[in-house]
Amino acid sequence: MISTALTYRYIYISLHQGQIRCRGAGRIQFLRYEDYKDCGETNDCDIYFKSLVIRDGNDNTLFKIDLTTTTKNTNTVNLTRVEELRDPITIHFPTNKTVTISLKVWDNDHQNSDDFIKSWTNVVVPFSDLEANETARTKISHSPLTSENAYLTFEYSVLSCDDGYTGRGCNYCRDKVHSYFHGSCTCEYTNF
Ligand SMILES: [Ca+2]
Ligand SMILES: [Ca+2]
Ligand SMILES: [Ca+2]
Repeated sequence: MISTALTYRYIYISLHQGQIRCRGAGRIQFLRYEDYKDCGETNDCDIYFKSLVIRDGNDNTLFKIDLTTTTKNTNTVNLTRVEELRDPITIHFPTNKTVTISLKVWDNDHQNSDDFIKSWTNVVVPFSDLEANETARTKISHSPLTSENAYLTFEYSVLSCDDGYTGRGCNYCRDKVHSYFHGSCTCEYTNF
């Protein structure tokens, strides 16, 4: 028969090894893409993304779109009207909260081959800054020192935290978890 002391010790080791994860569900809604690049002879920017990927910090793909519908002749794209991005994207963010967006932007040119415009790599979505049920909006600049700068605007929300965790970015133990250890919380090993 396993003693109570041994049982607590086992739980402690499990937490130390990170088997209880501090995760949550989040949502990303892309709102707007602005690009001030000259797109060629007629300066018609006909923008599409090929591709758009959301990854975690271990390079696992959480969400991916291979190709979005082309937007005709505009430098400002309302992404909520692009079919593939119209609906909010729900993901499960990992224990360390690292979630990044990468996208490649192209211009359709009809008469000749399409032009690669620019790429965004590993734009961080700061879920850890939010309380559960909180939403924030951010507008990120691509290369502010050039005249061909671009901006990506999106909203992100924390929808819910896993059982046993709560608070800002799902970072904190609930009292229920604390009580397993007679008041001494060991969940700090899985906090970030
Ligand atoms: Ca072009
Ligand atoms: Ca074009
Ligand atoms: Ca071209």
